[in-house]
Amino acid sequence: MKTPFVLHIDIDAFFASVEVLLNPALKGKPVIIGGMPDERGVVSTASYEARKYGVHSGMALRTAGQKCPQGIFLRGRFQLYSETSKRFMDVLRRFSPRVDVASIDEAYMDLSGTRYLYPSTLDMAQAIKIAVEKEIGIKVSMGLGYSRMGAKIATGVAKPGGIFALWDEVTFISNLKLERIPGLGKHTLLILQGMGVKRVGELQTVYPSIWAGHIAPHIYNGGTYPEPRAAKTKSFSRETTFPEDISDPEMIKSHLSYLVDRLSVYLVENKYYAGRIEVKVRFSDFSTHTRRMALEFPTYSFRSMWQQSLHLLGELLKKKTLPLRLVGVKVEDITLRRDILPFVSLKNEKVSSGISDIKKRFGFTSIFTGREMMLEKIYPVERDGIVLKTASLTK
Ligand code: DCP
Ligand code: MG
Repeated sequence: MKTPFVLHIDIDAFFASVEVLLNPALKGKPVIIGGMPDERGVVSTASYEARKYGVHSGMALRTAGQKCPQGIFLRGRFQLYSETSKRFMDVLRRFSPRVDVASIDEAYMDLSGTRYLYPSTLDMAQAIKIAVEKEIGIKVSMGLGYSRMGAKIATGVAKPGGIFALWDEVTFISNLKLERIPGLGKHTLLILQGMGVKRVGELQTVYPSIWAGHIAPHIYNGGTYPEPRAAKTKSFSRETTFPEDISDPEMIKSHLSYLVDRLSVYLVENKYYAGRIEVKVRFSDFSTHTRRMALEFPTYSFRSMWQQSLHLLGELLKKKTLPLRLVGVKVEDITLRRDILPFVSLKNEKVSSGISDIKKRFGFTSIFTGREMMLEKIYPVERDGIVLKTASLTK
């Protein structure tokens, strides 16, 4: 039988695990990352001990404090997590050149070319697991399948700390409930459930054309390993909830500008180009609005992204006269390269790469726009960034 060759790896309770690693006194304790229980904002992640109390990513910190009053709450140190993430990916790249980074703590690997170095792909996965856990010091879970979706689902079964191989992925997936399929939207799910379909297999047999025509192509790439980083769904975002609601548009712009700056540096460092940008706001009445638009051409330039963001923010602020709780920015349609358009000036890009270099050498805050400088009034400034109240990385 053909061996499952797509490996998905995801670090367990990532941010919390890094904190435990650096402070062994936290081992075995309910650790909650994101802020203090009396603060606004949400939980980034929680250790498995804290999850027993029902605490999870995205939960309001206050709720987490109620569910787990003995929890150890930490603000989180994003620079540290991002460095750990890089070291983690480097270990993976020693085993195969085909490592596809999916998020800060998760990657896919195609073991088909390298598996003859080991008796089986499972042996290879085990070797990778041992290397990561020894060198980085934190536990990972792994799934093996014939497609990315299969491998990711397998990791879910393996969590925490295990390896799960889907030898018969097709049967396994057809037995799954639809809600277990990553990437299937809420609305689609509701419609299908309304049609009386609960499991993947039912959809495949009762409505084969819906499955084959509309669902499968989006979520399931047959047995093939998609081209690395070609995924259209990939996006990166940065957002922050303010310590207090803000009405001053200039101050809101300063926050947004800082977030765009962070995003731009991230794109430069990872050699990504963004094709589309979205701005998100949450008003004091909790209503949330987003607006997005295509960038003129794929770019990582701060200037291009900032101009568009500013325009989108202006549109969003017209919606209500209330103060804001949160602002965020997201880029989508990520590509690895861009066809060189002869008539496009790359000046803005060159400026951004240069700035990114300086920030790398002298610290993120070594070079700032005047607008970002305004934030120094309300937040502490460190070498690697402004310490926002609730910075959060979203996928
Ligand atoms: N994260 C975040 N906000 C979210 C979800 C995640 O800031 N809403 C951050 C914190 C996580 C990290 O991303 O540690 C990785 O996300 P995962 O979904 O992989 O969650 P964990 O690694 O924390 O837990 P596990 O993978 O064991 O379920
Ligand atoms: Mg994880």
